[in-house]
Amino acid sequence: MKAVPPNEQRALVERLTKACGGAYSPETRRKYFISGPQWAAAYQGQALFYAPTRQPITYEDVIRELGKIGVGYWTTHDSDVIPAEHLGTDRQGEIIASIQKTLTSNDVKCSMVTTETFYHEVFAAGPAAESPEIREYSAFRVRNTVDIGHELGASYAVYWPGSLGYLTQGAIEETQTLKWYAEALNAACERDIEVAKKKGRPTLKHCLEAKPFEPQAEILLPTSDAMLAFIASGLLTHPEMVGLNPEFLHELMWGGAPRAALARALVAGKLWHFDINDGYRLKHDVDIGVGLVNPLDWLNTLMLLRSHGFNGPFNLDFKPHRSTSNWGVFAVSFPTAVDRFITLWEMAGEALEDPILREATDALKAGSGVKAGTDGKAIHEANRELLTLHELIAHRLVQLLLGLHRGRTYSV
Ligand code: XLS
Ligand code: MG
Ligand code: MG
Repeated sequence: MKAVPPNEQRALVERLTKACGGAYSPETRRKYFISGPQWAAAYQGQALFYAPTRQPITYEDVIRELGKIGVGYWTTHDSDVIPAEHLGTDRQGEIIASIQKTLTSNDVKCSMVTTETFYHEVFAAGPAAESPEIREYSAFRVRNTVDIGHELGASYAVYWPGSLGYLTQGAIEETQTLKWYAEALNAACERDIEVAKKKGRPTLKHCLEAKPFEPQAEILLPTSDAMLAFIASGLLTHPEMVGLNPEFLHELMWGGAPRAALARALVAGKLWHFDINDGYRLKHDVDIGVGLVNPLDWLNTLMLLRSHGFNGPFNLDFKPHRSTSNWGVFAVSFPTAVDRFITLWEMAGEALEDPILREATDALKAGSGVKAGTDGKAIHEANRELLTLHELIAHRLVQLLLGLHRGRTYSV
């Protein structure tokens, strides 16, 4: 084996990436409502027990590189781009103006803004802590994020209450904490109504994002379903303005089927935004790029979304591998993630039209036609062969995913 000196490594990675094939042009990528988060691109590889492996990068770098790749939308936390001490000050205005210029010159739009309510030390006891001054600060942060969203032309605001919980039970009263958390969301919605009116813009779609654990051990709204119940609890003054931003891996983390979680959000009319990534069941938040772990689950998920007309936003909330270089983040991580997503999306469209899957599902819905009344055994008998189609459907989906329906040739 031949050593690859540092000055030849990029060329090698570039050549092998090209040799992989299957890449889409930036123009094609821009046709999809895919967004690139500032925090994903700027992630330095330091979670959870690690030292950073990449250099810091700026929003100018991120927006420019996303634009080149063909990711047409950008998302950010308030404090990803505005240091906490400048939030709500004149300096914020200057930064926003500069971001706007960068977005315009790279033909990228800001689609979503989110408030960081987990990193800053003020949130040590969460955004809905007992002290009124902490809660006032949380309300200031979410209101200010609404302002930023309108300034940047965003349509969505996301809230991930990862610090709304505790390490040990008993120290806080959950019902009260939930009421206080609702007050922060109410403050955001009320500010939104005001600003939207002033600016002649529609109000933002406010989307809650659940994660079952991390950074708190126990979280008060751990799943998308808990959030649906919270939205309908009567605590929100504008429940019609609040929906969900589920994250694929977050549903796996509690052991759920992402597709089923999304289905529950769909029937509630609350699937508004979707964080796309991948990882493992009942493990921590590894935020691996979409489709690298569970491509079959992804194909299934996208079939459900396509058949219900959900076309995005799809937010690339993943963490480029720690072993990937700064250069590799935009040369490999982002373009390959986007391309896997597009391929799976298009495959999902084909699978929905697949004549075998169509005929099988139609036949299942038609049933046997045998009138067996209340005789359960006879009904089962009458449907016995038909129900074998469930397994055939699973086989067909794997075939479509792996190209097995076209057969394989083997070189050895
Ligand atoms: C963390 C969340 C976070 C949100 C935005 O696990 O996924 O990145 O998407 O705060
Ligand atoms: Mg997320
Ligand atoms: Mg995650």
